[in-house]
Amino acid sequence: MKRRKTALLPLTALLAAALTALPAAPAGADEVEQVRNGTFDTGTDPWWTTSNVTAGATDGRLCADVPGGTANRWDAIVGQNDIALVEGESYRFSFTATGSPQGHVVRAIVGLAVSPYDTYYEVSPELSVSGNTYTYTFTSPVDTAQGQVGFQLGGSADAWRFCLDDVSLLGGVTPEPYEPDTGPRVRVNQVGYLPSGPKNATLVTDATERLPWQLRNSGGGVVAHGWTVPRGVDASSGQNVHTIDFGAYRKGGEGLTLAVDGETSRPFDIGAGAYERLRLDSLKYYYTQRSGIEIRDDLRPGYARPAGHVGVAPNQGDGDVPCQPGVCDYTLDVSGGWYDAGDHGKYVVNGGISTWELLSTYERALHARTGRPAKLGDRTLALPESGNKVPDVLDEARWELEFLLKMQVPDGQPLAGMAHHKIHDEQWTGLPLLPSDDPQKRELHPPTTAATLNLAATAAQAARLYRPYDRAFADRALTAARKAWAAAEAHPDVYASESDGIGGGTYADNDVTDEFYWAAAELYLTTGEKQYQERILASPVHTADIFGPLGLDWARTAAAARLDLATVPSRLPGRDAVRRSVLKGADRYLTTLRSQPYGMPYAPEGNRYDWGSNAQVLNNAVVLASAYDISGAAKYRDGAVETMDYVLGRNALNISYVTGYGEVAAHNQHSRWYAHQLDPQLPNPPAGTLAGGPNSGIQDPYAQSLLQGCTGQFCYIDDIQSWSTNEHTINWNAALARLASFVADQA
Ligand code: 9MR
Repeated sequence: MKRRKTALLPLTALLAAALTALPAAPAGADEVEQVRNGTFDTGTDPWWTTSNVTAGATDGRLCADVPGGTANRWDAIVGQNDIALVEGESYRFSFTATGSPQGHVVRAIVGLAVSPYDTYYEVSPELSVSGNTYTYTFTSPVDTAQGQVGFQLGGSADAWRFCLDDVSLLGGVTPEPYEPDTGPRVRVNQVGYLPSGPKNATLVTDATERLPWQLRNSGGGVVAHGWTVPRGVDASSGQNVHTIDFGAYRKGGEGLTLAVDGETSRPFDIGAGAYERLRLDSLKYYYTQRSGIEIRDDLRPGYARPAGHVGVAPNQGDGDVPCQPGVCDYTLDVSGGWYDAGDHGKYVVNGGISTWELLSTYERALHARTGRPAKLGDRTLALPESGNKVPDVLDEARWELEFLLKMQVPDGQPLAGMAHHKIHDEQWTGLPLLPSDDPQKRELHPPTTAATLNLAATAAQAARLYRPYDRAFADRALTAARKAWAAAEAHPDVYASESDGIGGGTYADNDVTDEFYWAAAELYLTTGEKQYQERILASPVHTADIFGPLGLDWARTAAAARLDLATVPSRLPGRDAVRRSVLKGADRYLTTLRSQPYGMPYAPEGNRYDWGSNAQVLNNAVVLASAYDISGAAKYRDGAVETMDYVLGRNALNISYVTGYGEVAAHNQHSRWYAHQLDPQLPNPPAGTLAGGPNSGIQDPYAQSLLQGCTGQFCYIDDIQSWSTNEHTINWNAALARLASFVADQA
C-alpha cells in the first residue's frame, strides 16, 4: 500500500501539473479512442481472456475470477487485440479497477499482441477493494496495427476477483512534460565527507555574483561560512551554478547542512564510517547475484530466494546446457556464477572485467601504501564460505571464476580452449521473475576471442592471488589461462555477432587488441615469462593514450592491464614509463574534474552520457586513486575522493545513485527479482547497489516517453522500466566497490 503511493505520486503530481499548466490539447488536434467497448455496457466483446479466467459483464463492468497457483503475471490475462499504435504519438491510457481481496496487483500493458510480445508501456498498481481510476500518458515507440491492451492477473497463490471499467486508450493527446523533483538547490554528498578530505558542493541559482554560505551543525549552529564561486552555465546539466568549497572545516559530525541562497541542503555527515559500510555492501551485492545456490536470509536478511537455474521446474537448469542450434553438439555444466544484471544471463565478457575489478580491489590492498587487506579478509562479508580462512572477497570472486572456467570449450572439440561468449535464455522474459521461476530454454552462444581472453586474463590473475590459499586451484586457473591464451592466438578474430541479442545482451566487441594486451599483462605478472613480456612490449596498446572519457569498461580493457602493470610488482622493462602514463592519464581526469562544477572526472564528447555512465565516472576515479597509490600525491587522492560526492548526491538530480545511501537514493533499479516496484512481496535492490545512471541514448521506451531531448545528467529516471538508465550490473558495482574501498582506506 505504502509502496503503491510512492510509485504513483510522481504521476499524480505530473497530472496535476499538466492540468494546471497546459492547454488540454493543441487546437485542431483530434484525440481518438483506440479501445472498443471499454465501458462494458453491452457485454464483454471484443475482450478476450486466457482459458483459466472466467469473465463476464456485471453491472456495466467486466468482472473476472482469477485462479490461484499460477507462476507469472501473463499466466492469466484479460485483453483486447488489433489496437493501432502510431510511432511518436502520445496516448492517455486509463482504466478503473478493483481487486478483491485487498493486495492484488494488475500488470496493465500496452504491447504487441503477437510474438515477441514487446511491451511498450506497463504499470503494475496494487488494487484496492473499493477501486481506483488509473491514468497514465506514454508515447508509442512503434507503428503497429497489432497492438494489445492487456491486464495480466497471474502470479497469485490464491484465487481472486478482478473488475474493470472505463478502459480507454486515447491517441493524439499532448505529451506531459516530465519535471523531476530535485529538492533543495544546494547539492551535496548526502552520505558523507572525510574529515581530512575535500568538501565541495554545487548550488543551482540564477545569481551571477558570489553568495554567502553557512555550514550548520545538526542543531542549526553555524560552524563555518564563506562565499560561493560563480561558475556560469554548466554543460552537463544546462544549469547556472556556483561551487562551494568548505574543505577547511575538518571536524567530524552528523546531520550537517549547507545553507545558501535561501536553500538548505540535504543533511550529511563528516566522517568515514559510511565508507567502511559501503566497501562491504558494494561487495556483498555479488552474493545476491549468485546463480546456482540458495540465497540465505541469515546472510542477507530480506533477500532469501531459492537457488536459480539448478534444474528444478520450471527452470531448465544450467547443469547440462546445449549450444544454440548449429553451434556445437555437446552440452556443458555452466552452473553457478553471477547473474549479469537485472536479467538471468551470464556473460563471460562482462564477467571477466567484473571479476578483475573485485580481484584488483583485493590486490590493491596488498600493494598500496594505504591498503588494508584485513578489511577484505575472512568473515568480513558473511558469505556461505566465511570462516574458511580465505579472504571473503576472494571467496565471492571465486564463485564467478569457477563459472568462467566452465565456459571453456573442452578438449577434443574444434575450438578447444576458447570460451563461449555467453549463456542465457532463448527469449527475453518479463518482469518480475525470480531466477528459480524462469522457464526458458538456456543456450550456449558461440565461443569468441574476446571471451577467451577475458578468461585468460582473470584466470591468470586468480592464479597469483589464490596461490597462498589453494595451490590446486591456482594451478588449475593458470593451466586454463595458458590454454585460453593459446586458443585466442590460434583464433584471433572470432567476434560475437551484433545481432545475437535475443533473450540476452550481445556484449559484442570487434576490437580485441586491448583484450590481448590485458591477457598478456596478467599472464606476465603471474609467471614473469618472456613470451608474455614480448607480447606486452610489442602491443600498440602498451604506449597508446588510453585514458579518455571512456576509460575502462567491459569493451575497453586496456586500462585494466595498464593499471596492473603500473602497480603490481614486476621486472617489466620500462615499468617507470608505464607508471608515468597512469599519472599523465590521471592529470587529464583531474583537469576534467576541476572544469566540472559538479566535480566528476567525466565529460563525454558532445555531452552524450554513456550507458552506465556512473561506472565510467567511478572507473576514471579509479585511475586517480591508482595515481595516488603510485605517486603519493594528495591531488590524485583528493580527486578520487571528490568523485564519490557526485555519485552520492552532488549532481543535477540531487540523487544518490547507490541504494540505501543518502536521503534520496536510487532504489527501483531494473531487475527481475528486486522488483518491489512491480510486486510489493519482492524487495528493492540491496543496500550498496549502484544504478547505471544518466544515459543520453535513452534506449528503453519508458525513458523515451519522459526524457526526450534530455541534457546529460538529466537522462536518468529511477524507475524499474528504465533498463537503459537504471539497471544495475556486476561490472558497474565492481567500480563502486573498488573506489569505496579506496576511499574507506583514506580515513
Ligand atoms: O552495459 C552494456 C552497455 O555497455 C551496452 O551498450 C548495452 C547494449 O548492448 O548492453 C549493456 O549490457 C547489458 C547486457 O547486454 C545484458 N545485461 C544487462 C546489461 C546492462 O544493461
